[in-house]
Amino acid sequence: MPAAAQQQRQDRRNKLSLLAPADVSVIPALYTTKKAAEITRALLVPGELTWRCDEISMYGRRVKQPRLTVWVADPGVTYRYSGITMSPESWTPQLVQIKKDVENAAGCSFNSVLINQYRDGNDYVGWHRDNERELGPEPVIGSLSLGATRFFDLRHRDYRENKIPLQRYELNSGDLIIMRGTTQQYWQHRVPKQKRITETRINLSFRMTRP
Ligand SMILES: O=C(O)CCC(=O)C(=O)O
Repeated sequence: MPAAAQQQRQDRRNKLSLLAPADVSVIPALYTTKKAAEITRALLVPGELTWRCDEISMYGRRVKQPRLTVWVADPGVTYRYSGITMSPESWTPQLVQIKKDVENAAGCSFNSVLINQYRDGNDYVGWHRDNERELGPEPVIGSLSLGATRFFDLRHRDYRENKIPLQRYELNSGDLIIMRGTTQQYWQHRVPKQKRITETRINLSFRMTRP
């Protein structure tokens, strides 16, 4: 095959993979509203988890993250992002049970969970991909929502050029969202600010992180 035709074929392949759909499934009500409220309350009992509010670099300045976080993982499994290294907290019996439930729903195992607390609608997480090298090229992320109902948005890395619309999910307490395949290569996600929301939301995003 002539070089030009080969190049054309390769370009088409690249284009197709760039337009890969997000591999996202939502499992509504992994936990009932009542059960999810019980878990939320238990996770927020003072001393149950060691919440941190780290500083990150934003537009060249050090600022406090607009949410609280905890990293719980098997021994030696650290998490590095935005210039932060988080050493693991130990699994509590409650988190072990939630991990089992999420593993059953996702059909795979996890060794770590990043827990985010959005104190109210002013807390958020901006556009990003969970594409740290430790997660591997096609990570499965099992993400459980508890507490306040919030939006969860996805956008393709090249959404402008390809006119790909934003995908918006409204996640209720007890819902599980699972991202797989090449989603973290081509799609960014965020939880935007929703200033009218006064209730707290907790998100547990389970992953398999290579130590
Ligand atoms: O709170 C969420 O639903 C998403 C959290 C998230 O994007 C992350 O931990 O990487």
